[in-house]
Amino acid sequence: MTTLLLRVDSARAEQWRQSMQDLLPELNCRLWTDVTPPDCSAELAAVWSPPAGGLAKLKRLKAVFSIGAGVDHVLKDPDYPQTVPLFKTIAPELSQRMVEYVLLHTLRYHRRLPELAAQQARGEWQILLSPLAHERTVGVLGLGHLGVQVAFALRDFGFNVQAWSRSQKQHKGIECFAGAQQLKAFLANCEILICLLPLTPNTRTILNAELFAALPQGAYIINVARGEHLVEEDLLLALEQNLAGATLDVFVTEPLPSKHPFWQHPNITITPHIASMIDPLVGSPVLAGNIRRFLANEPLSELRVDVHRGY
Ligand code: OXD
Repeated sequence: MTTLLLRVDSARAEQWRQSMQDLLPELNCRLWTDVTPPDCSAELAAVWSPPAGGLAKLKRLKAVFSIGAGVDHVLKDPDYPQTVPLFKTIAPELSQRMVEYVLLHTLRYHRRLPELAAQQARGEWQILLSPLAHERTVGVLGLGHLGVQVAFALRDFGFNVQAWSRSQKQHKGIECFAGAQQLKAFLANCEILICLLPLTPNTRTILNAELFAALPQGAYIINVARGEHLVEEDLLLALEQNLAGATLDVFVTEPLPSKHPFWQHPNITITPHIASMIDPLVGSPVLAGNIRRFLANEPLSELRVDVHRGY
């Protein structure tokens, strides 16, 4: 019997195992935890942030499934067995969560909710107007699967949407910029900037002082990609200069340490990496479907990751 190893967050490990076992009765679904070493005869692994060197011990491994749209948590392992195919997990029901999260926080900034909340705390009645959505420019950094869905949702809502990606893309109703040479031109009008880039050596620390300085006065940042995209000290300084606020769902260290200055910052909103969380209920049917397709030798090209490129 083929063994599927599951390396998932400890709080929901048994729930994941049980639902995957129910969906894939033909497989032997086993957990790999900090206290249960991996079954080295496993042919398949579905993982979130496996410990370095762990996957390399699985000598019969045929495929690895990232329990996430991102794969940096797998490829940060220098011993990742490069010849084993790696697949990401994407599906409309999973993008929906990201779209909801980004729309929520974009609208919050667009309709000036932080300023209204501050007025309420002061017991102050003062009308604060917002421009109409089409007069508001929202920028999306990254046009991968999630970036595209988010950009379309913002466009369809009526915002003036621009997007930036490494290579040139074209999407109806979205002004697309590409490459390092067009980054500044893209940033110049972004009143709300959303980071949805994959984490690679080229994008690590991209949210830095130079990028912030290129944004208009009063701009907002929403980072739903990875904590390592952001230079934390640069954000704190930029919030004293031209930035008005930031919403952060991801951090270099997760959980965010209790003494971290972001917690108490009046203009930073923190959420615990939940923007597009893949939970067992919604995620396991998607993952099980992908594993079945792999076992049936169906092409999974839209999910296959280029391990050298990193996405
Ligand atoms: C993901 C995530 O990569 O939730 O899907 O961060």
